Amino acid sequence: MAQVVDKIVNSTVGDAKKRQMDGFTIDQNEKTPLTTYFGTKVSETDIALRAGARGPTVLEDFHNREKISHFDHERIPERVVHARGAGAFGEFKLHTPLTGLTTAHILTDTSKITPAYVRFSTVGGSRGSADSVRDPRGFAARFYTDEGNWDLVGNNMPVFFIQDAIKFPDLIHAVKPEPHNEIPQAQTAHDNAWDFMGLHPQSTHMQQWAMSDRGIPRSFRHMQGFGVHTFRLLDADGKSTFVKYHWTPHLGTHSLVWDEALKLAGQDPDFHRRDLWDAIEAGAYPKWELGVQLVKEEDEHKFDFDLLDSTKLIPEDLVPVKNIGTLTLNRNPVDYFAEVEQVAFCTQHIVPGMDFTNDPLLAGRNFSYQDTQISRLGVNFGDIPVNRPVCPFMTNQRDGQGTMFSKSNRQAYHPNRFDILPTTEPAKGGFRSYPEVVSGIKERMHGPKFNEFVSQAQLFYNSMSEPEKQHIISAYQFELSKCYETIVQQNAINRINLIDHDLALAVASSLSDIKVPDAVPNHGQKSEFLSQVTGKNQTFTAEGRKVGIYLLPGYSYAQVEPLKLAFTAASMMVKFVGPATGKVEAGNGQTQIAEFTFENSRSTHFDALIFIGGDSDDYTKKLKNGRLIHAAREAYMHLKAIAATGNAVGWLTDLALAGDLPADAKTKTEITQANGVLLAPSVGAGAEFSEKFIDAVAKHRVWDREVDHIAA
Ligand code: HDE
Repeated sequence: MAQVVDKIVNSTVGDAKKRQMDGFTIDQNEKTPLTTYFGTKVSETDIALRAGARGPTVLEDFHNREKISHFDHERIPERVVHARGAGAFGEFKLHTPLTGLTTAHILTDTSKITPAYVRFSTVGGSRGSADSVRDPRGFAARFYTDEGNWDLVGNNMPVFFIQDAIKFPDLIHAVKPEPHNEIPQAQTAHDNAWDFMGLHPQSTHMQQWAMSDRGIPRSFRHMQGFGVHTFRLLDADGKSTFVKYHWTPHLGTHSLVWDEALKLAGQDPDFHRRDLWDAIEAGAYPKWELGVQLVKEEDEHKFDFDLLDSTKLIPEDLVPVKNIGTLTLNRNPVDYFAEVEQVAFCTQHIVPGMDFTNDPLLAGRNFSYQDTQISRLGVNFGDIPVNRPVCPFMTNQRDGQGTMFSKSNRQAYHPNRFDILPTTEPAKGGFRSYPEVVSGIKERMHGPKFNEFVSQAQLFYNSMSEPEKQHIISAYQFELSKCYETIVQQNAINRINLIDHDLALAVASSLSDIKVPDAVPNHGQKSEFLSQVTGKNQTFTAEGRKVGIYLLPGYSYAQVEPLKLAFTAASMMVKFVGPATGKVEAGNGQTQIAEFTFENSRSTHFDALIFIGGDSDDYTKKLKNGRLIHAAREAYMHLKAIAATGNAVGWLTDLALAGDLPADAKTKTEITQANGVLLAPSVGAGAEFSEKFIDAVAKHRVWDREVDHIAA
């Protein structure tokens, strides 16, 4: 313990949160002796104490009992939803203050750098499930502000399945694995989930988001985030402005393709965790802009939807998003359990200058989060280091399991004769609630605009590009074809038909015994901001992308160094793949270290692939390595940028991708570009080659390849 206390006093490294966490980090890497939990040095930890070498184990062995007993209790309940996740620390820096709209320091003071933390998650799967499943993603952000913790617990989709928190247990019971056999894990492709969707018109809009590419993000770094609910900002006089929060990733919002996502679930179940971890370790810190959509109090009713309805977004075409600050994630946790499993977000953690609205979904969340943390972590979950604020905190809450602090006040109540722990008036920084005038009949009702369910689902579908529409059709087909009961499929189709008749016809074409009802008018409106392919706010960059460079037999070393330099300069990550790990010899005898082998890697691990050939060894038709051929074909099918140099060109055109590429490319001196594949038979293809390849990677996927495929 002395070690721990010393650290609190001495630590000057990092931000306030890092210094605080350092105080609770025990360096166990040194060769200090193994002890019991309570400090007694241990002389034997591999063989238990027993009466005679072949005799019974004795109860007296306190080390054995402590070791096993602690192990017996080292699991806690996993989160009831969002059980699977990854977290990282970072910082938030405001650049555009919301002066006059709120008193919150974090939203008004551009001189501050606020320590931050984000946990990303899937929703339905259990803690050990795969990362790449179709699901919304949690985007839970915490700001350790100097006025207390602000938790903005959002998702990567701006709307939700239901309007009222009382429905949440129903929703989750329906989408989780079916209760009789706990199948299927981490997916909604089953009868109960679609039964719920079919019977709940309020889920219509969110269904579109979940069935779209948003449900299978490329990485956490490539996701937007949304606060979903409408919140309030309060100025010094208590005047309120409505606000919706948006996170926009600097790397753009991009997704996997479905076949890739399915395969990754087995090939690398940690795909998203690993991506975040590796990026931070490599210093490629992911960044997001925090944006706000602001609506004046007096404009509350000017929309054809209710601001309190979380199944609706405010189209950016109506209210633009104003970016106000940058979040950077720059530090991986030291201990996953201590810092990620135990992080306890609560939507009710807000700071002065903010407040809630009457969104009935938010009201329920404000109860649920604290409640669930108590069952996961105990009533003193706030004492756990990752959950503590970095500003002073003093409460009269006392005792309970796991109390960490000895609180010196004798009077744990308010008021008291010594005026210990006095309250603070709002003018001096105390929290105040928006003084809303409230009146009404006590009844189980929603506002009238809560009863419109289809308009924004149509807006979303209409706004998609052709490939994105096709993906939505395929996703519905996949999910509904996994349902066994016709009534479930029929109800779902009836609902889809309300969004778009052609969509319903297309989905139904993969199901039998289903009748598509008559066409219902589609309003035809589009938003310019919703598509990931053509959306106005979209970013396309090769930055942060992973390129797999395959070193084929006798490859030309001359190509390797320039590519490494060019890709590193474009902030891309370069991974070499060879016949074995370690040194791979080139045609001229030079070597390049390969991290992966042809056998232990899959094309799904990379955003783009390059096959480097040589000029001496002609393997145009000879290199019949199934794993390699599959890598090229699979990447082609997943619409990725592909390139080849030297003899690898002929190998691609004549063998691996025969029929899809011009066969004469290998005889040309110049670079050929066909179907998103770059072919450079001259082994010293140079700057033009890397520039073209970086451009292709930045486009994310070769959509034309898919459209051609669909048309065929
Ligand atoms: Fe959550 N949600 N939620 N949720 N949610 C939880 O809290 C809940 C909702 C979200 O990384 C639980 O700590 C209710 C919307 C995220 O630790 C629980 C309702 C949005 C996370 C809970 C909702 C979210 C959670 C489970 C309906 C997007 C992961 C464990 C009103 C805006 C936080 C926990 C983390 C986690 C309840 C709906 C996002 C049970 C009752 C809408 C990102 O408290």
